Amino acid sequence: MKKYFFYFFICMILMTQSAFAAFTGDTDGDGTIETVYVCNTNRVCIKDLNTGYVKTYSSTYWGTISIVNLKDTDAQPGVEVVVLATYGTTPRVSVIRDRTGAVRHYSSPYWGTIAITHVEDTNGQAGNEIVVLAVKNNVPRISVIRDANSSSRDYSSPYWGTIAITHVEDTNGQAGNEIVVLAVKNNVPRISVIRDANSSSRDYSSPYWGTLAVNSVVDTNGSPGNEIILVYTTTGDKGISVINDRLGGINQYSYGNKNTFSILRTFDYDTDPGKEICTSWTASRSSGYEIIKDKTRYRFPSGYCGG
Ligand SMILES: [Ca+2]
Ligand SMILES: [Ca+2]
Ligand SMILES: [Ca+2]
Ligand SMILES: [Ca+2]
Repeated sequence: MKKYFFYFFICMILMTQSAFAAFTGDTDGDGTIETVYVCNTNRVCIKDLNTGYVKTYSSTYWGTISIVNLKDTDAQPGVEVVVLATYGTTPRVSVIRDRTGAVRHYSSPYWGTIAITHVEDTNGQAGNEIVVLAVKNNVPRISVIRDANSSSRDYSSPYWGTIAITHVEDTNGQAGNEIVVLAVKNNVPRISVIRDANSSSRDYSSPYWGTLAVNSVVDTNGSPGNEIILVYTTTGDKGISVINDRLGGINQYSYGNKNTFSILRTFDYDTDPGKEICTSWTASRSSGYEIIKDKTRYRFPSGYCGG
């Protein structure tokens, strides 16, 4: 009997979570918190926690919907509800501005399937932009919705076969977070950094890069902007590349003489501004740790990585 009650209890918890998967935030900008959730299949309910009053939003564009995020996108008081919607095969991004009760819809003929990957400030102006990764007829594209002025900006490149948006971080030390894109075309990887603040992008490629992964985006040199830390392999070599996007350079750290290596931690080990990269490596008869100080390009052995 006890066992069944336990299972019943677990089921109730799971049902409660799926039915009321809720976001919380001050949607109307009055300083108190609302809860936001999908209700009646394809509507958005916003419940005022003080009064218990529920406002319901619906749209003829909404066949199926999911709430992606609650963040300020219109540069006005209150967080907007960012909704990913599909009607038939047409995807849309809808933004509920609960303060005024308006809903703004965004769509594009270039969107086949879409994902909202980030809601961050990309242009250095008030309000967070909605970063959309779209694919249509196998052609990828990034749309940045600038909801504060109800516009959007599209980015594409002949070098993009398949792409992933790995980070949205400041890489150049200027206002706005850059969009870091790992692209592969004809097995050639490339990093594209989209500087939405001036609607441009900068591409990085290297003969060292056969396969490429973005490890992290952190400040390694104590100068404005975060560096992009990459792990590469190529025929006969492997190692770490660090892109300094502010200056446009790439530092190379080969581990080609080791059997294996991996980045264990990025941490400021020496209190000189900027984080060092700590790796562990193995060779045929030995293994160890190494700290890379990218600021001076100095590499030295370490007893551990800590953390
Ligand atoms: Ca707002
Ligand atoms: Ca912005
Ligand atoms: Ca920036
Ligand atoms: Ca830096």
